[in-house]
Amino acid sequence: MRASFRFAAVASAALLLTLTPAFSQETPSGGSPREATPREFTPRARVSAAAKSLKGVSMGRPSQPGNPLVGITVEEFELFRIGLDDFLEVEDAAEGLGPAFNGLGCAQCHATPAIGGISPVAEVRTGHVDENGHFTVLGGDTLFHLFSLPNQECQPQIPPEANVIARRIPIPLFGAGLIEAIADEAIRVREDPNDQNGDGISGRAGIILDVATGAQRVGRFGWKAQHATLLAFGADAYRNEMGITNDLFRNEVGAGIDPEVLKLCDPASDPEDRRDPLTGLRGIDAFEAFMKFLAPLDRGPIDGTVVRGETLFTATGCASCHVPMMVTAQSRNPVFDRREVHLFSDLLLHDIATGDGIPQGDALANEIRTPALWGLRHRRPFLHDGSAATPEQALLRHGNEAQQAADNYRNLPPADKSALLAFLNSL
Ligand code: HEC
Ligand code: HEC
Ligand SMILES: [Ca+2]
Ligand SMILES: [Ca+2]
Ligand SMILES: [Ca+2]
Repeated sequence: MRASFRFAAVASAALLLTLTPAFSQETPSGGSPREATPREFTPRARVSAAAKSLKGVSMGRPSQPGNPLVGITVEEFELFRIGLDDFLEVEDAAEGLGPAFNGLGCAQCHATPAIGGISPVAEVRTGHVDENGHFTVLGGDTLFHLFSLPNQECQPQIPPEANVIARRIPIPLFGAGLIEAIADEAIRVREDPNDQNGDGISGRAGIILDVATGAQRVGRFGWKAQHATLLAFGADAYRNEMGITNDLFRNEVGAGIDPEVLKLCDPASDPEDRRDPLTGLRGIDAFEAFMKFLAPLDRGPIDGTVVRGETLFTATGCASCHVPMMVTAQSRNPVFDRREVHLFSDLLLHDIATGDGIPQGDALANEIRTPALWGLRHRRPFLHDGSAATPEQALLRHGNEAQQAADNYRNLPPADKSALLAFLNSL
């Protein structure tokens, strides 16, 4: 992170709060925004003024996509804002970008409907599977980068032995801090790996080693539930998406690139993510803060049809995996303390016959972690590879563990089908 950029960033706090509708238009119901007088025109005063009015947003008014969680402290808001700046930053080779990379900054792929969301970018994973189903990683990793620095001497090349090529689209980050705050046990109580209750569903937790803490944890982030914490995921993304090595992922990677050649393409010494002299934060700390305090998206309008659709969602069996609500663990931070999280996911791994053939973390080749459905109306396409254009196309692809639920949907009368879809479109 560049110090010069940081100075600009601090100065731009006031600008951000003045110009971004999300931060300026919403005011406590009935009241008018407390305008900062010219004498109060320091970033600090503006931040606290805005933080106060943001709290007002909670009073029954919908918040804008991209807002921080309601009720965070002024200090937390400051961290969120610094994190947002780093999340928006565009990196270059001098800062460690590459040699091979998928993007220049987090926000390139996490951008709509607000920063933290998604984009239609799809990444490539590849490998070889033999006739016995045994998977072999080719070229050091399954992730093959899309781009490389000029003059492209480190452009990854998919090896001829590859017979699995999978694509994955981004996952929105709204509400990620609440998902992080759910206890491992709260996820594990729904495990039923051998389907002992005979409902055809055999979800299991993805148990991974969290590089941030060294602990065995229940993964809940990523299509393969490959990470448990936002610090670890952000650090993984910084190295794997952008090629910026950091305290948690210290070595350059470039699948399909000769390690000797990789060295020649990489002038910057590792780790490349340094502490910011002004804030004392590493890039990975800033990303963590931004994602942790990013609020979930609000529900759309709820009418009689939507309410009926939600009943059908449960009745057809969708809610067995897309669990409507989980509760966060006890926390000393009131924002995360025993909060309802309306995510519509069990965060478990399932095989619903859409798998991408890539084993990763604890997930088998064809297991995918149930995606949260909150904020669904704000995004498309659907499924891990973006191969479904509509929620209905996505659900009609459900097989194996979700076969029964999909068949139940197929057997609904047309009016019920549209009610269920109306419900999905209200998320
Ligand atoms: C080139 C596009 C791209 C860039 C750049 C990118 N991401 Fe992502 N992000 C993705 C994709 C694709 C996934 C799903 C990956 C998977 O599970 O295999 C994802 C998933 C995530 C998740 C998991 C969310 C969840 O709820 O499961 C987090 C957290 C995340 N990204 C953070 C970041 C951060 C922080 C950065 C910047 C350091 C970043 N991403 C940069 C494409 C990108
Ligand atoms: C056995 C668990 C299970 C059941 C039951 C289930 N789903 Fe899913 N659902 C998943 C998994 C896993 C995925 C991700 C598949 C992928 O990306 O390849 C998914 C994906 C989706 C998606 C796409 C979400 C996105 O972000 O791309 C929608 C929409 C969806 N399911 C709706 C439904 C509906 C509606 C029902 C009931 C008819 C249902 N699901 C039943 C596990 C389940
Ligand atoms: Ca690098
Ligand atoms: Ca079961
Ligand atoms: Ca380097």
